[in-house]
Amino acid sequence: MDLIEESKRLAAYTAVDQHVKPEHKIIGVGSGSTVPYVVDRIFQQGKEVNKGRVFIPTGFQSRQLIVSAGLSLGDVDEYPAIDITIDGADEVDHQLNCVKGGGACHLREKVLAEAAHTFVLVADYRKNVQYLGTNFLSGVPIEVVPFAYAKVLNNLHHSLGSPKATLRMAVKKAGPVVTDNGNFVIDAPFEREHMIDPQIIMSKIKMLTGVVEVGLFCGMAKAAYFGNEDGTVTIRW
Ligand code: ABF
Repeated sequence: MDLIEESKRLAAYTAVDQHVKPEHKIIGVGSGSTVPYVVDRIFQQGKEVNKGRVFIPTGFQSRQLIVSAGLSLGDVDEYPAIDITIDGADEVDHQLNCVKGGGACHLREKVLAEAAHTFVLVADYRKNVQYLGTNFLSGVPIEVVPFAYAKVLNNLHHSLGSPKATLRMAVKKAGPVVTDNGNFVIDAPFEREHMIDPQIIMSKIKMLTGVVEVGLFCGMAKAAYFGNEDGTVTIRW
């Protein structure tokens, strides 16, 4: 296993060991390449504890993970109060604000984060930053209804300080990326000044008509676990 994979595994295993307790019955499962290690570690807690649990996915990928591990699947409309949700992130800042949505699942991810009593992030060391916008290149993901995408892009370019915001295109530019909810995604890069307190720009973007959800998660996570190259784990809370 390469160093990055190993650091994802370490972060996920440590987070599960510290946060997922036998009394947790409703568990939210996020998306991305770190989350399979979360499911793996929960599976290792054993049949006895898992048979009384329901797992809520954030999208198609996590649904498949849950089903292939033989765990019980549920949905947030049946289980609106989740004990714990564990998810990955594209970047996490020193105050545990994060950017999510590289996989275009951030609306469902935010619903499951907000529905959870405890929301925990897991990531490799590259995601551990002082300020958001340090490493990721494509910007803040914004899910928009297709009808409004050009208007929202115009707002971002001319009023909200993101002149390079673009509509996310599918591989080979066959057309726009379409989310599980039938919407489009805009990626909007912002200067550092907006990322010092990302809650402010998040609220402004959310106010634009046509925006469904912004991939900035501010003040939601209780803890973040980062696997490091040297085999240690950095924990922030
Ligand atoms: C999801 O997966 C996304 O919100 C985020 O874009 C990504 C993190 O991925 P990974 O674990 O692959 O780094 O959680």
